[in-house]
Amino acid sequence: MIQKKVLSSSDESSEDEHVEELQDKQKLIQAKANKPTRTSVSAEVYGQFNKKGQYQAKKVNKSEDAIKRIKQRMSQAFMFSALDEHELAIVIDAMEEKKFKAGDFVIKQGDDGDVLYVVDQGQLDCFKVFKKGEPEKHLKVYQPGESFGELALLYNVPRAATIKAKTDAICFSLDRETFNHIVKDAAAKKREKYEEFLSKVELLKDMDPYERLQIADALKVEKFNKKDYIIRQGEQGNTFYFIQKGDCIATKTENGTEKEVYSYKVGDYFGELALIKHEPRAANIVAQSEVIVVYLDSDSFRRLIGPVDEILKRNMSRYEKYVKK
Ligand code: 1OR
Repeated sequence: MIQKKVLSSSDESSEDEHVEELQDKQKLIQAKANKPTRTSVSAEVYGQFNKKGQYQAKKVNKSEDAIKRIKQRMSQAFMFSALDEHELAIVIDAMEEKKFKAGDFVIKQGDDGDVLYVVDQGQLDCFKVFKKGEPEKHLKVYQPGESFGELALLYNVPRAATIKAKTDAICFSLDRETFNHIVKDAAAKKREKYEEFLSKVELLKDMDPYERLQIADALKVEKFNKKDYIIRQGEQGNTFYFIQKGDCIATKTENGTEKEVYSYKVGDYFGELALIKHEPRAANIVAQSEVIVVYLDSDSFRRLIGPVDEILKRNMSRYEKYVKK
């Protein structure tokens, strides 16, 4: 049974601005996804699908067990990382459990999309046809805790890829209306905020823009003052950092003396060694000015940084003269 409750309404006068923003986004994503721009998107269409009028909160009845599993999966799915407790509760209420058999199509490229999925159990393949007439290419396998199907909802474009269950699978689906009102603004804002910065980070510059956007979803931010220790040598390491503002140095303490061994500027990264080598922090990282860092926890690092793993490993040699005994 679905119960409905009026929650909020938003300012419709800014809708045209939103449309423009979205259309730009749409062009960008379609260029990235190698698709012709859909000319039918207009304020009307946008309004029809995405208009933020009164929101009818949706409550899909489900078992305690399902609610527990949704909470767990949502804490892993990057798309929801910008939500507060109240917003999370609304999204959990609206989610619906969907079961698929191996071989079932969950999403077909080119279709209109009205839900986003979070994987709870099983694996799903992602395929894409890049040029009409060419065979589809296998892009990735979705695992529990990952989400897909967000592009159609975020940018009001047709499905950019096909998702097919590789094994029997259970997913939680979230409807477009709840997504638009609760998740979309925060998620889109976060992507916009970090997209440009991440595209300039040397380490990530050859990464697929779609994958870089997922890093944006997962980032957390922290501020430090001059002389603060961001990392302490010898501690266990669970985070990987990019410098968004300011300068840092790495220091190593040996025989009671602390020596500067490396310096970092905006766009540089640090903290990868402990995560790759499963060893304690090999050096201190000290802020040399006010510093803003964005960081990934170790789980996100492992899931998202895979495509640049080789570069990271190659770059590890920059520390060799300090880490080798
Ligand atoms: P959607 O709503 O378009 C299909 O439905 C979903 O496949 C899409 O959202 C994403 O969640 C997911 N390009 C486009 N969509 C992708 C891609 C992708 N990977 C997963 N999806 N890639 C870029 C190809 C140029 C793959 C990058 C590795």
